Amino acid sequence: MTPAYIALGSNLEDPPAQLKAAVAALGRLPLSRLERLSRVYRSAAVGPGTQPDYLNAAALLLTALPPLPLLRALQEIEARQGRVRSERWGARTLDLDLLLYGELALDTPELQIPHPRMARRNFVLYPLLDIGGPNLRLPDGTDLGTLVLDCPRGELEMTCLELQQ
Ligand code: ROI
Repeated sequence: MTPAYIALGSNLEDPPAQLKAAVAALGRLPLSRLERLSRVYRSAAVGPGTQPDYLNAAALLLTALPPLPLLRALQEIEARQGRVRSERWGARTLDLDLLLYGELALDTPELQIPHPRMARRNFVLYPLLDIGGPNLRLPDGTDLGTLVLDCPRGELEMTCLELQQ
């Protein structure tokens, strides 16, 4: 089993319910075990235009699914929860990003691991810190504790929403 770290985000159509449904769906993935869930954070949307605030979280999945089948399974969960892919940085019911897959580094048009923008996003790094701890290593050897030092927590707000089932 390989540890796969997944970022969850939602800012449309009842985000708490979207995150809970996503967690339930992650728990049902084949050849996988949902091992750990972060706290839930609220943050202003990053990106152009105005859109509702996001709820963000992260999950650790232990999985025997290879990276691409895992990506497809995550996209299927997004689609089942009504994700419409229109504008690139648009609001979404559910976003599931594969951040890390063991120590694998992958750069293909369809899938880049580690997620190319994760190091700059407080709404990804702080939930990830909850479940991976500061010693979690990226394939290039950087640890999460170092990334967090360069990415201020800013307005990221912890909520008391519980994803644990
Ligand atoms: N902004 C926040 N705060 N959280 C997200 O999950 C998020 N996801 C995105 C963009 C539109 C970049 N902004 C976000 O995809």
